[in-house]
Amino acid sequence: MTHDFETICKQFQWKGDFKSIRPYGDGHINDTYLVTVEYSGESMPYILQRVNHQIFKATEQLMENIEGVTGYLVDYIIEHPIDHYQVLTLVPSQTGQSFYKDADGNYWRSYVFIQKATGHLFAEKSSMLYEAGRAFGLFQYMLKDYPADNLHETIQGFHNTKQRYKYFITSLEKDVNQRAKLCQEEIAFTIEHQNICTLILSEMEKGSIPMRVTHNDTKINNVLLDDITGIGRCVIDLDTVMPGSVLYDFGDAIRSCGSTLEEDSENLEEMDIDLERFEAYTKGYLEIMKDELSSREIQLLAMSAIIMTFECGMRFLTDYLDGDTYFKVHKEKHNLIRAKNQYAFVKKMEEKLAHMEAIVQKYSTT
Ligand code: ADP
Ligand code: GN1
Ligand code: MG
Repeated sequence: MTHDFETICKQFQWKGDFKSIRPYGDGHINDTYLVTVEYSGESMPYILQRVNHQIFKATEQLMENIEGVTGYLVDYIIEHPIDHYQVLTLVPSQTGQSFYKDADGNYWRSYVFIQKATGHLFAEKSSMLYEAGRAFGLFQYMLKDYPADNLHETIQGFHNTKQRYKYFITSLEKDVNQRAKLCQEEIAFTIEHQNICTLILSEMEKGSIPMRVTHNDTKINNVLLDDITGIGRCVIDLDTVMPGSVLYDFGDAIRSCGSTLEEDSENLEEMDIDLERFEAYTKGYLEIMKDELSSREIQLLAMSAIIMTFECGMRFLTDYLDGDTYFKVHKEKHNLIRAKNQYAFVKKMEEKLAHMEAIVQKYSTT
């Protein structure tokens, strides 16, 4: 789809004259662009995003969430300054709104560009994971008193793994693209693992795991790390901030940074859980959050990595069966490759769960 960038770029209160625009980042959902404007001879970058309104159907409610959460975080940081941490900041439209809706019904928003910081798809050093763990822990900590009732559910049942399993079965039954024959092993793996879908949910229903305000998409490239100090500078991608469980966030972070491989690597003989990476993230996260968590939450942290990785693998597989309608794909069978990768990671974590639990234990008691 082509967009009228000349019109769109006039809609935001950027400080300077528009110079250039180019696609930016590696997100699977929204269309992200880096815009450069010039002011007094200096170049200034901004982020421009087209929100994926096929996925986030109640886009205006989503923007209300982001305004609410970022406003709260700014006030929090004024009262409790945190060195180097920046809050994701919306740039208002010319009419003072947090978004601009174009004539085709697309929603555009702009953020202040976080400079000299990077969202890594694969963090090479364990120290980076320690910082990521601290940053996502801090994000949860800062929002612990945020009024969860003020948040809209931007994707219904986003981490309802049981519901995700039902969607998988529906897609399998429909098999619109006759792809089921190409992924029999992964289908069998999904069905064999269906019991883990209810684990977090049933604990939440019983009340042994509390509902909190969580990020829900704690992929490692959704935290920008300072290019020089490595410190977590800003947690981004706030589209899914909703009431949830801390287990979603911890588990999803390990899913995205705890393995030896990137999410879509096909080199599966080298797949493993990297316990050093796991330990670094766990240490950083628990340094901030251990006193906030219940003993049941702590007990389930390691297991949450298996559940969330399984859930994501199942989502990739479902999307493969559906004909790639949700996640952006960049090569043939991309979603199937991702599903195979995630399931290989699940298997390795199942083998090493006891080691992971021992690491959690170490940092929750010290
Ligand atoms: P998606 O939902 O598609 O993942 P994100 O909001 O995560 O979209 O943005 C995609 C990428 O754009 C991020 O991974 C990051 O590299 C970059 N990005 C987003 N917001 C900012 C920002 N405010 N400053 C710098 N980079 C950003
Ligand atoms: C998507 O938007 P992005 O790329 O940060 C997805 C996550 C998945 C992730 C897998 C809203 O995250 O849930 O875990 O891809 N976000 C949404 O890489 O569905
Ligand atoms: Mg993202």
